[in-house]
Amino acid sequence: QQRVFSGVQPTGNLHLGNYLGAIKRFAELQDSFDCLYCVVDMHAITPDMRVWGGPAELSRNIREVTAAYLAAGIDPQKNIIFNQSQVSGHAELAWVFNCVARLGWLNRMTQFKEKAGKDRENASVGLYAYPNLMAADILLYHATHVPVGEDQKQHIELTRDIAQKFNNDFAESIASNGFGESYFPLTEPLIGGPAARVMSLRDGSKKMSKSDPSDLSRINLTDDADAVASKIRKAKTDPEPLPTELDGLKGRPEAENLVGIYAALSGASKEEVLESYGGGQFSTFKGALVELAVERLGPIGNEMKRLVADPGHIDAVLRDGAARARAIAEVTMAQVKDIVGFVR
Ligand code: AQP
Repeated sequence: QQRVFSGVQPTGNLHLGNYLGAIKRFAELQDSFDCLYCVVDMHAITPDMRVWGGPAELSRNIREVTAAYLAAGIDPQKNIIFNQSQVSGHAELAWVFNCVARLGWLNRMTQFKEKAGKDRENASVGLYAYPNLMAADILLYHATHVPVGEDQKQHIELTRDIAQKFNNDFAESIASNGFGESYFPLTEPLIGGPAARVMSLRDGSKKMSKSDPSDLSRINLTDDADAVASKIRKAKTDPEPLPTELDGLKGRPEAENLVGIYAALSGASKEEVLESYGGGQFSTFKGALVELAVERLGPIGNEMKRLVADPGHIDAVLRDGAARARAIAEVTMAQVKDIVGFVR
C-alpha cells in the first residue's frame, strides 16, 4: 500500500514556501495516496522556549497549521489530520531510533548546524535528535512517500538509513515474528516542481523561512492583499529584464525565485512563464505576480482566519485524526516491541 506522511511545524509565520513546497502538494496527493498530515508540535519545542514563544503561542500555532491544511483543501475525512503530541507512538518509536541511529549520522545534519549556530553547547538535545523523531513520524505509519521541500532531503535520507539499520539489526527477529525480510519501508521523498525551494524575497541565496527576522523576506499565508502586493513590489531583483530562456536565469537567483513562484502558483512551467514575460521589465512581471498571488492566496488566508476565530471545528478535526492515527500507530508499536524483544 502506498502511503504518504508529512508534517509542518507549528512555529508561526506560515509562508509561501511552506505552502508551495509542502501544503499545496499535500492537497494534490490526496486523490492518489492514503495520506496522513501531521502538525508536528513536538518538533516545534526543540528550540529554546524563548524562540518558540511559550504555551499560548504554541496552541495558537497548532490551530493555525491545521487551519492552513483545511483551507488548502485537504479533506479531513479522506485523510488523517492530527497533531503529533496526541499519538504517543511518535515518542516511543523515536526512543528506539535514538538507539539505532549513530552519533556520526546526526553530526552530519546541516539543519542542526544551521539552527544551533555557534552556541552548540546550549542547543537542546531535542534539536539534535530531531531527525530521529522525524524518522519515527514517518515510519510509525510505514509511509512510502514523503512530500517535502528541498531543505528536508537530508532528513529523509537519514530516515532511510535508520529503516535499513533497524531492518538489518533485527533481521532474525523480524523474520521470526512473521514480517519477512524487512519491517520498515525505505521511504521516498517527493521533492520537485518549480517551488521545491522558495527563496527569501530579500536575498535569493537564503530560503524563505518562518524565522527570518524580516517580515519583508516572506509572504505569510495570512497576509492581506496590500501586504502581498507591497512585499512583491519591494522584492529584490536585478536591473536586467527577464530572460526569454531558462538558461538566462542562471546566476540570477532573485529573478529565478520569482519566476518559480509564478510557475508554481499558476501551474505552468518556468519555461512557459518566460515565454509570456521574457524580455519585459520586472515591474510588468511583478504586477502580474501580485495579481496571481492575491487571487490564489487570498481565499486561503481568509479561510484560515475564519477557522481560527472559532477553533471548535479545528479541535474536533485534530481529535478525530489523532484517534485514527493512534489506531495505526498502536499496531506498529506492538510489532516493534515484539521485534525488539520488549515483553508485552
Ligand atoms: N522556503 C521553502 N521552500 C519550499 N519548501 C519549504 N518548506 C519550508 N520552507 C520552504 C517546507 O515546508 C514544510 C514544513 O516546514 P517546517 O515547518 O517543518 O520547517 P522548516 O523547514 O524549518 O520551515 P521554515 O519556514 O524554514 O522554518 P525555520 O525558519 O524555523 O527554519 C517542509 O516540507 C519544508 O521542506
